[in-house]
Amino acid sequence: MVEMFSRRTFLRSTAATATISLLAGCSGSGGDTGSDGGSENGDDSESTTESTPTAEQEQASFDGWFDRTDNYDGVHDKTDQDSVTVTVGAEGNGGGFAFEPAAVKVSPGTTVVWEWTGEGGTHNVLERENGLFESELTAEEGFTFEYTFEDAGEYKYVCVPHETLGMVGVVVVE
Ligand SMILES: [Cu+2]
Repeated sequence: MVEMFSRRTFLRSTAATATISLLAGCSGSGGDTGSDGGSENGDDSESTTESTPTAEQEQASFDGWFDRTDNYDGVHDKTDQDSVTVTVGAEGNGGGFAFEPAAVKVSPGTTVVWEWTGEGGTHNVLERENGLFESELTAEEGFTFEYTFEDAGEYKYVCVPHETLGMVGVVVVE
């Protein structure tokens, strides 16, 4: 008798090659330091600091300085010029009662020359805060007054007889 033992050799090639990839957690285990996450917020939409001359700021009202000035049309960029002319007695503010341009931006060392048109009566130029410069009062056509700006800053000036009409200006030295 032959007993056949069908031995089933379960030789399963149990590929026990379980590639246990113990990848050490490459995420998360690191020191999670910043609690807020260093998201330095880049929203500069509302921040209008005086040190950054953005295009938007150049339409600034200079703290209401030009509220009554109907010919104010933004800051005219006159930088890198030796001499800049502003007309005194230009049309505006209900007559010849305007500085034109009302606001200019110049470089240090620039001489601003105010030149009278002869219109609008008697005018002058007075630096409002400290009296840094002051012309005489005159209605003479072709009269000029000049001042050389050396230091950076905002220099607000007025025509004394017509300040309340809005005959004011500003020189921005950057
Ligand atoms: Cu005036």
